Amino acid sequence: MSKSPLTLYLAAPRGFCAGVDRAIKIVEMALEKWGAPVYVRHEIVHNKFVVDGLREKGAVFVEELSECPDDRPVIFSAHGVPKSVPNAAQARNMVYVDATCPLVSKVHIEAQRHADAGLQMIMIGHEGHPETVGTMGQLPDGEVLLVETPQDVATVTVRDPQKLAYVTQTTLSIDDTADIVAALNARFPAIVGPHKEDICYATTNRQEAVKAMAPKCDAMLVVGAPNSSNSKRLVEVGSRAGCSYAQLVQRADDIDWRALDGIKSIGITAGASAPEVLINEVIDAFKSRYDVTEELVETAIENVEFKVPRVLRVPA
Ligand code: 0CN
Ligand code: SF4
Repeated sequence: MSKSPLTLYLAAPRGFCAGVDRAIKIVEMALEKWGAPVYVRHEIVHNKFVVDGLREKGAVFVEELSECPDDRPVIFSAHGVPKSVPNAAQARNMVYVDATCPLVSKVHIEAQRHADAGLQMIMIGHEGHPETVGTMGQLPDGEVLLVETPQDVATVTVRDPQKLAYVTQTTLSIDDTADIVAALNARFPAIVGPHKEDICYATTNRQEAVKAMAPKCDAMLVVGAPNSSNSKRLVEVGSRAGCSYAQLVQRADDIDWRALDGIKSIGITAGASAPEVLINEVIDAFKSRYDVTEELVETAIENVEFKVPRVLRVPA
Protein backbone atom coordinates (compact mmCIF):
# COMPACT_ATOMS: atom_id res chain seq x y z
CA MET A 1 0.00 0.00 0.00
CA SER A 2 1.38 3.42 -0.87
CA LYS A 3 1.99 5.84 1.96
CA SER A 4 -0.07 9.03 2.32
CA PRO A 5 1.77 12.30 1.83
CA LEU A 6 2.56 14.30 4.97
CA THR A 7 4.28 17.65 5.40
CA LEU A 8 6.43 17.50 8.51
CA TYR A 9 7.24 20.93 9.89
CA LEU A 10 10.22 20.96 12.17
CA ALA A 11 10.59 23.90 14.54
CA ALA A 12 13.95 25.58 15.01
CA PRO A 13 15.21 26.24 17.59
CA ARG A 14 14.03 23.11 19.42
CA GLY A 15 15.50 20.71 21.98
CA PHE A 16 18.62 21.17 24.11
CA CYS A 17 19.53 24.65 25.35
CA ALA A 18 22.94 25.78 26.60
CA GLY A 19 21.99 25.29 30.27
CA VAL A 20 20.88 21.69 29.73
CA ASP A 21 23.92 20.89 27.65
CA ARG A 22 26.18 22.25 30.38
CA ALA A 23 24.34 20.45 33.20
CA ILE A 24 24.61 17.07 31.47
CA LYS A 25 28.31 17.70 30.70
CA ILE A 26 28.88 18.51 34.37
CA VAL A 27 27.57 15.08 35.42
CA GLU A 28 29.58 13.30 32.73
CA MET A 29 32.77 15.17 33.61
CA ALA A 30 32.24 14.60 37.34
CA LEU A 31 31.94 10.86 36.68
CA GLU A 32 35.18 10.98 34.69
CA LYS A 33 36.98 12.99 37.34
CA TRP A 34 35.80 11.26 40.51
CA GLY A 35 34.48 7.90 39.24
CA ALA A 36 31.13 6.39 40.24
CA PRO A 37 29.03 6.97 42.18
CA VAL A 38 28.42 10.67 41.77
CA TYR A 39 25.19 11.85 43.41
CA VAL A 40 22.80 14.22 41.65
CA ARG A 41 20.20 16.12 43.65
CA HIS A 42 16.99 16.05 41.58
CA GLU A 43 16.81 15.01 37.90
CA ILE A 44 19.74 16.91 36.34
CA VAL A 45 17.26 18.02 33.66
CA HIS A 46 13.64 16.91 33.36
CA ASN A 47 14.10 14.02 30.97
CA LYS A 48 13.89 10.34 31.82
CA PHE A 49 16.04 9.25 28.86
CA VAL A 50 18.85 11.60 29.92
CA VAL A 51 18.57 10.57 33.57
CA ASP A 52 18.52 6.83 32.74
CA GLY A 53 21.61 7.26 30.53
CA LEU A 54 23.57 9.00 33.29
CA ARG A 55 22.39 6.45 35.87
CA GLU A 56 23.89 3.72 33.70
CA LYS A 57 27.22 5.57 33.82
CA GLY A 58 27.13 5.67 37.63
CA ALA A 59 25.10 8.74 38.62
CA VAL A 60 22.78 8.25 41.59
CA PHE A 61 19.71 10.50 41.55
CA VAL A 62 18.18 11.60 44.86
CA GLU A 63 15.67 14.28 45.80
CA GLU A 64 17.36 15.59 48.95
CA LEU A 65 20.93 16.21 50.06
CA SER A 66 20.20 14.20 53.21
CA GLU A 67 20.12 11.08 51.00
CA CYS A 68 23.78 11.59 49.94
CA PRO A 69 26.81 10.27 51.82
CA ASP A 70 29.39 12.86 53.02
CA ASP A 71 32.24 11.32 51.07
CA ARG A 72 30.91 11.34 47.49
CA PRO A 73 30.54 14.36 45.19
CA VAL A 74 27.06 15.75 44.66
CA ILE A 75 25.74 17.83 41.77
CA PHE A 76 22.81 20.24 41.99
CA SER A 77 20.40 20.17 39.04
CA ALA A 78 20.05 22.80 36.29
CA HIS A 79 16.91 24.18 37.95
CA GLY A 80 18.78 25.64 40.93
CA VAL A 81 18.57 25.04 44.68
CA PRO A 82 17.64 27.06 47.77
CA LYS A 83 20.64 28.59 49.56
CA SER A 84 20.16 26.09 52.38
CA VAL A 85 21.37 23.27 50.09
CA PRO A 86 24.95 24.43 49.35
CA ASN A 87 25.12 25.64 52.95
CA ALA A 88 24.27 22.14 54.22
CA ALA A 89 26.81 20.57 51.81
CA GLN A 90 29.49 22.94 53.07
CA ALA A 91 28.65 22.18 56.69
CA ARG A 92 29.17 18.49 55.89
CA ASN A 93 32.45 19.20 54.04
CA MET A 94 31.04 17.64 50.89
CA VAL A 95 32.43 18.12 47.39
CA TYR A 96 29.63 19.65 45.36
CA VAL A 97 29.23 21.08 41.87
CA ASP A 98 26.40 23.44 41.10
CA ALA A 99 24.88 22.72 37.66
CA THR A 100 22.31 25.50 38.07
CA CYS A 101 21.91 27.17 34.68
CA PRO A 102 23.73 30.53 34.70
CA LEU A 103 20.47 32.14 33.58
CA VAL A 104 18.74 30.79 36.70
CA SER A 105 21.67 31.93 38.88
CA LYS A 106 21.23 35.39 37.36
CA VAL A 107 17.66 35.46 38.72
CA HIS A 108 18.93 34.30 42.14
CA ILE A 109 21.37 37.21 42.22
CA GLU A 110 18.63 39.62 41.16
CA ALA A 111 16.34 38.46 43.99
CA GLN A 112 19.13 38.89 46.53
CA ARG A 113 20.04 42.33 45.17
CA HIS A 114 16.45 43.58 45.44
CA ALA A 115 16.12 42.20 48.96
CA ASP A 116 19.41 43.90 49.94
CA ALA A 117 17.94 47.17 48.64
CA GLY A 118 15.01 46.73 51.03
CA LEU A 119 12.45 45.60 48.46
CA GLN A 120 9.98 42.81 49.12
CA MET A 121 10.14 40.15 46.41
CA ILE A 122 7.31 38.70 44.37
CA MET A 123 8.05 35.61 42.31
CA ILE A 124 6.03 34.72 39.22
CA GLY A 125 6.31 30.96 38.92
CA HIS A 126 4.68 27.57 39.36
CA GLU A 127 4.22 26.44 42.94
CA GLY A 128 6.40 23.47 43.85
CA HIS A 129 8.51 23.58 40.67
CA PRO A 130 12.17 23.09 41.68
CA GLU A 131 13.27 26.32 40.02
CA THR A 132 10.64 28.32 41.91
CA VAL A 133 11.56 26.57 45.14
CA GLY A 134 15.24 27.34 44.46
CA THR A 135 14.72 31.00 43.60
CA MET A 136 12.38 31.62 46.54
CA GLY A 137 14.91 29.81 48.72
CA GLN A 138 17.54 32.49 48.01
CA LEU A 139 15.82 34.51 50.74
CA PRO A 140 14.56 33.44 54.15
CA ASP A 141 11.30 31.46 54.33
CA GLY A 142 8.22 33.62 53.83
CA GLU A 143 10.18 36.56 52.35
CA VAL A 144 9.19 35.88 48.74
CA LEU A 145 5.53 36.00 47.73
CA LEU A 146 4.49 33.64 44.93
CA VAL A 147 1.98 34.62 42.26
CA GLU A 148 0.87 32.24 39.53
CA THR A 149 -2.01 34.15 37.90
CA PRO A 150 -3.40 37.70 37.50
CA GLN A 151 -6.03 36.65 40.11
CA ASP A 152 -3.21 36.00 42.61
CA VAL A 153 -1.93 39.53 41.95
CA ALA A 154 -5.34 40.93 42.87
CA THR A 155 -5.28 39.26 46.30
CA VAL A 156 -1.61 39.25 47.33
CA THR A 157 -0.86 41.12 50.56
CA VAL A 158 2.37 43.13 50.49
CA ARG A 159 4.26 44.97 53.24
CA ASP A 160 4.64 48.26 51.37
CA PRO A 161 3.43 48.78 47.76
CA GLN A 162 6.22 51.35 47.30
CA LYS A 163 8.94 48.80 48.05
CA LEU A 164 8.39 45.85 45.76
CA ALA A 165 10.25 43.97 43.04
CA TYR A 166 9.50 40.86 41.03
CA VAL A 167 11.44 38.03 39.40
CA THR A 168 10.14 35.12 37.32
CA GLN A 169 10.81 31.49 36.58
CA THR A 170 12.85 31.20 33.35
CA THR A 171 10.57 28.72 31.58
CA LEU A 172 7.15 30.40 31.75
CA SER A 173 4.73 31.21 28.96
CA ILE A 174 5.78 34.57 27.51
CA ASP A 175 2.16 35.62 26.98
CA ASP A 176 0.79 34.50 30.37
CA THR A 177 3.72 36.19 32.10
CA ALA A 178 3.06 39.44 30.23
CA ASP A 179 -0.51 39.37 31.61
CA ILE A 180 0.73 38.81 35.17
CA VAL A 181 3.35 41.56 34.85
CA ALA A 182 0.67 43.92 33.51
CA ALA A 183 -1.51 43.12 36.54
CA LEU A 184 1.45 43.76 38.87
CA ASN A 185 2.25 47.09 37.21
CA ALA A 186 -1.40 48.13 37.35
CA ARG A 187 -1.81 47.31 41.04
CA PHE A 188 1.70 48.31 42.17
CA PRO A 189 2.96 51.09 39.85
CA ALA A 190 6.20 51.40 41.83
CA ILE A 191 7.17 47.71 41.44
CA VAL A 192 10.66 47.11 40.05
CA GLY A 193 11.07 44.50 37.31
CA PRO A 194 14.12 42.72 35.90
CA HIS A 195 16.60 44.79 33.84
CA LYS A 196 16.10 42.24 31.13
CA GLU A 197 13.51 39.47 30.85
CA ASP A 198 13.93 36.61 33.35
CA ILE A 199 12.34 34.20 30.87
CA CYS A 200 15.40 32.80 29.13
CA TYR A 201 16.40 32.99 25.48
CA ALA A 202 15.73 29.25 24.96
CA THR A 203 12.17 29.42 26.31
CA THR A 204 11.49 32.56 24.26
CA ASN A 205 12.89 31.16 21.01
CA ARG A 206 11.12 27.78 21.30
CA GLN A 207 7.78 29.46 21.95
CA GLU A 208 8.30 31.85 19.01
CA ALA A 209 9.08 28.97 16.64
CA VAL A 210 5.92 27.13 17.77
CA LYS A 211 3.82 30.25 17.16
CA ALA A 212 5.13 30.41 13.60
CA MET A 213 4.66 26.68 13.00
CA ALA A 214 1.35 25.90 14.73
CA PRO A 215 -1.06 27.63 12.29
CA LYS A 216 0.33 25.52 9.42
CA CYS A 217 -0.16 22.17 11.20
CA ASP A 218 -3.11 19.79 11.48
CA ALA A 219 -1.43 18.42 14.60
CA MET A 220 1.65 19.15 16.67
CA LEU A 221 3.86 17.03 18.91
CA VAL A 222 6.23 18.35 21.54
CA VAL A 223 8.96 15.93 22.57
CA GLY A 224 9.45 16.38 26.29
CA ALA A 225 8.69 15.08 29.75
CA PRO A 226 5.48 15.61 31.73
CA ASN A 227 7.46 17.32 34.52
CA SER A 228 9.24 19.70 32.11
CA SER A 229 7.76 23.16 32.53
CA ASN A 230 9.16 24.61 29.32
CA SER A 231 7.97 21.60 27.28
CA LYS A 232 4.43 21.83 28.68
CA ARG A 233 4.35 25.53 27.82
CA LEU A 234 5.15 24.66 24.17
CA VAL A 235 2.03 22.46 24.02
CA GLU A 236 -0.11 25.34 25.35
CA VAL A 237 1.47 27.83 22.97
CA GLY A 238 0.79 25.47 20.04
CA SER A 239 -2.89 25.06 20.97
CA ARG A 240 -3.38 28.77 21.44
CA ALA A 241 -1.62 29.59 18.18
CA GLY A 242 -4.22 27.62 16.30
CA CYS A 243 -3.20 23.97 16.23
CA SER A 244 -6.24 21.98 17.34
CA TYR A 245 -4.27 18.88 18.40
CA ALA A 246 -1.09 19.54 20.37
CA GLN A 247 0.38 16.79 22.52
CA LEU A 248 3.42 16.09 24.65
CA VAL A 249 5.24 12.83 23.86
CA GLN A 250 8.27 11.45 25.65
CA ARG A 251 9.26 9.36 22.65
CA ALA A 252 7.85 7.66 19.53
CA ASP A 253 6.05 4.96 21.55
CA ASP A 254 3.76 7.62 23.04
CA ILE A 255 2.35 8.78 19.71
CA ASP A 256 -1.40 8.18 19.47
CA TRP A 257 -1.59 7.26 15.78
CA ARG A 258 -5.37 6.91 15.83
CA ALA A 259 -5.76 10.53 16.97
CA LEU A 260 -3.59 11.57 14.01
CA ASP A 261 -5.69 9.73 11.44
CA GLY A 262 -6.28 11.81 8.30
CA ILE A 263 -3.74 14.57 9.00
CA LYS A 264 -1.91 16.15 6.07
CA SER A 265 0.66 18.01 8.15
CA ILE A 266 2.41 17.56 11.49
CA GLY A 267 4.53 20.01 13.48
CA ILE A 268 7.34 18.73 15.65
CA THR A 269 9.32 20.52 18.32
CA ALA A 270 11.01 19.62 21.59
CA GLY A 271 11.51 21.11 25.01
CA ALA A 272 14.92 22.33 26.18
CA SER A 273 15.61 19.06 28.02
CA ALA A 274 14.70 16.66 25.18
CA PRO A 275 17.66 15.07 23.39
CA GLU A 276 17.87 15.13 19.58
CA VAL A 277 17.90 11.28 19.40
CA LEU A 278 14.33 11.25 20.71
CA ILE A 279 13.28 13.92 18.22
CA ASN A 280 14.81 11.83 15.41
CA GLU A 281 13.04 8.75 16.71
CA VAL A 282 9.71 10.59 16.41
CA ILE A 283 10.55 11.87 12.92
CA ASP A 284 11.54 8.35 11.82
CA ALA A 285 8.25 6.97 13.15
CA PHE A 286 6.42 9.39 10.82
CA LYS A 287 8.71 8.49 7.91
CA SER A 288 7.89 4.82 8.32
CA ARG A 289 4.13 5.50 8.07
CA TYR A 290 3.90 8.45 5.68
CA ASP A 291 5.53 9.81 2.56
CA VAL A 292 7.15 12.72 4.42
CA THR A 293 8.24 16.08 3.04
CA GLU A 294 10.25 17.94 5.68
CA GLU A 295 10.12 21.70 6.10
CA LEU A 296 12.09 23.70 8.64
CA VAL A 297 10.28 26.54 10.43
CA GLU A 298 13.24 28.55 11.72
CA THR A 299 12.61 31.74 13.64
CA ALA A 300 15.99 32.22 15.36
CA ILE A 301 19.54 30.94 15.32
CA GLU A 302 21.12 30.13 18.68
CA ASN A 303 24.80 30.16 19.47
CA VAL A 304 24.80 30.32 23.27
CA GLU A 305 27.29 28.15 25.14
CA PHE A 306 28.08 28.01 28.86
CA LYS A 307 31.38 26.88 30.33
CA VAL A 308 31.45 24.11 32.92
CA PRO A 309 32.70 25.10 36.42
CA ARG A 310 36.46 25.42 36.79
CA VAL A 311 36.77 22.48 39.21
CA LEU A 312 35.86 20.15 36.32
CA ARG A 313 38.29 21.77 33.91
CA VAL A 314 41.34 20.73 35.94
CA PRO A 315 42.35 17.05 36.31
CA ALA A 316 41.79 15.31 39.66
O1 0CN B 1 12.69 20.50 31.35
P1 0CN B 1 13.75 21.16 32.13
O2 0CN B 1 14.74 20.29 32.82
O3 0CN B 1 13.17 22.13 33.23
P2 0CN B 1 11.81 22.97 33.36
O4 0CN B 1 11.37 23.40 32.03
O5 0CN B 1 10.82 22.10 34.07
O6 0CN B 1 12.21 24.13 34.23
O7 0CN B 1 14.53 22.11 31.12
C1 0CN B 1 15.66 22.81 31.49
C2 0CN B 1 15.32 24.09 32.06
C3 0CN B 1 15.85 24.64 33.13
C4 0CN B 1 16.34 25.19 34.18
FE1 SF4 C 1 18.92 27.75 31.25
FE2 SF4 C 1 16.78 28.48 29.88
FE3 SF4 C 1 17.87 26.15 29.43
FE4 SF4 C 1 16.58 26.57 31.73
S1 SF4 C 1 15.70 26.53 29.67
S2 SF4 C 1 18.54 25.55 31.47
S3 SF4 C 1 17.12 28.74 32.08
S4 SF4 C 1 18.86 28.15 29.06
